[in-house]
Formats: sequence, structure tokens, C-alpha cells
Amino acid sequence: MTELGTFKNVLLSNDDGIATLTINRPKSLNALNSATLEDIGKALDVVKSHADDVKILVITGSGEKSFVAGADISQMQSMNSIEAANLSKLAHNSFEKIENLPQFTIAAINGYTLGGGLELASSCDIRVATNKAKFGQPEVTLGIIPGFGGTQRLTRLVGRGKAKEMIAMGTMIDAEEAFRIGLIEEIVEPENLVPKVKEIAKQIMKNGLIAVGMAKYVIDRGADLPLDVAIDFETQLWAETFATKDQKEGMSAFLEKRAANFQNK
Ligand code: CO8
Repeated sequence: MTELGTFKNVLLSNDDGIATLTINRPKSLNALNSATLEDIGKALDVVKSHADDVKILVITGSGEKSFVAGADISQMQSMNSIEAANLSKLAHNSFEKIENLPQFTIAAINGYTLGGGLELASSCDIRVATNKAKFGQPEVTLGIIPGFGGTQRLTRLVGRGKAKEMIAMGTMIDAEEAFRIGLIEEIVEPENLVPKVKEIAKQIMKNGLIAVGMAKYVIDRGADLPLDVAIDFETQLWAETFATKDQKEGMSAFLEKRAANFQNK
């Protein structure tokens, strides 16, 4: 295990190609204040710059109770509209960095995932949660709307009706319901969270990671384009994979009946 950087509210380590970014404010249930959002942004820059030795990024929360219980209400309470816009932009900046990372990202969800926490998890490529986790967009209970992408990313994950229901009710759903509506991809006992995330990460790492990164990119970018334009975009990236050594290796390995040894080149 190697530490990749030191930040006030975020831990960042790398274990054999699997980096873990831990939001570390357990006394506030890992609530996101400006300093934490800035730390997340800096930590993501480090992850991007370590693309040679970091293959997968796991994002999680410190402690057993919470992934992230939302934006920090004590900071937001006295903010004016300009300060609110700035906080929202800070979060957008970090969450867009997550989506644009070349590495595949997994949210390892260990508890309350509320407001900005659900918006953070929704920015990851997939979500693995314990059966104790609880999810919600409770912003309207505070007199505001989701401001870190929740009206858009949650809608793209679960559909308009379910997103509107969750946002308008402001109540929490449990992990079973989150799984049923497609908000999380896996549900596990708490003791199996880390093993399950590692199992998924290791399976992905066996594959051509340039191809994994391209697939993630075209899925995300293509989702907002008309189908014919998105299909053209897929064709372009598909063709580009034939310029990689990984394509030669993957197909040779298949024909030679051996495991592929991808170099990510
Ligand atoms: N912000 C600040 N502090 C928090 C937050 C938060 N979001 N959540 C919990 N805490 C703090 C509590 O104040 C408490 O601190 P202290 O010990 O000093 O009193 C500590 O964490 C432990 O919390 P509780 O005692 O409340 O623990 P419980 O087990 O009783 O309850 C809950 C856990 C249900 C998670 C409860 O803490 C809760 O409801 N938290 C708030 C959840 C919430 O409303 N989140 C959404 C916030 S809004 C948001 O995220 C909007 C994002 C977009 C904003 C855009 C702005 C520009």
C-alpha cells in the first residue's frame, strides 16, 4: 500500500493498481464542505497523473456509518446565492473530473449516501453498496434543490419518474430499493464490501484498460447525443482501438489459446 498524497479531508492510497480515495470527515458523517471538495479535486489530479500505476479508482467514506451525508449544512446555512453557485461549481469541477478520468471508478458505499453524497456516487462508473446503506436526495427538506448534479445524473441512472419521486419526497430508500431501481449495481453484507469491490476491480484489470477507458467515455458522452451521432462516435473509438498494441495482444492471445498480457499501450 502506497500513500499517493496528503490532504486534510481526503485519504488517497494505491494498493497494487487499485487506488482508494476516502472522504475523511467521520465526525460530520463525511459531509462535503469547500475544503473537502477542493481536496477531492486535487486527489483526482494525482490519480490522473498516476495513470501508469493506478488502474482503478475506488471512492468511499470513512467510518462505518456514512459514505457521504451530503453537502455541509453548517457551511451552507449562511451562504448567499453567489457563494452557493461557487460551491456548486467546485463540486461540478470535481465530479466532472471523476467522469473524465481514464481510470474506471467504483463507489464503495458503506452507509448514508445523501444529497451531495449521492451526487458524488452517481458520478462514479458503478456503485457497490452494503445492505445497510441508505440513499436519498433530501435537499427539498432544507428548502433547496440538488446542486451537485443530482437532478441530472440521478435522472440518467433511474429515469425521470423515480428521480422526481426521490427528490420531491426527500425521504431515504434502502439498499434493496436502490438495487431494484438500478441506482446501485451490487449489494453486499458490510464485511464483503471491500472484497467485492476488489474482485470487480481485479476482473476489470485483467482486460485491455485502454479499451475499458474508451468504453466508459463513449457510454457517458454518447448518452447525451442522438443515437446516430453516438453510433458514429462509437465507430470512431472502436476503430482507434485497432491502433493499440492491446488489440494485437488480445486477439493473438485468443487465437494462441492463452491468457492475454495487456500492456495498456
Ligand atoms: N452537513 C453537516 N453536518 C452533518 C451533515 C451534513 N450534511 N450530516 C450529518 N452531519 C453531522 C451532524 O450535524 C452531527 O454533528 P454533531 O455530532 O456535531 O452534532 C454528526 O454529523 C452526526 O450526525 P447525526 O447526529 O445527525 O447522526 P444521526 O445518526 O442521528 O443521523 C443522518 C444521520 C440521518 C444522516 C443525519 O445526520 C442527516 O439527516 N444529515 C443530513 C443529511 C442531509 O440533509 N444531506 C443533504 C444535504 S444538502 C446537499 O447535499 C445538497 C448538495 C447540493 C448543494 C448545492 C449548494 C450550492
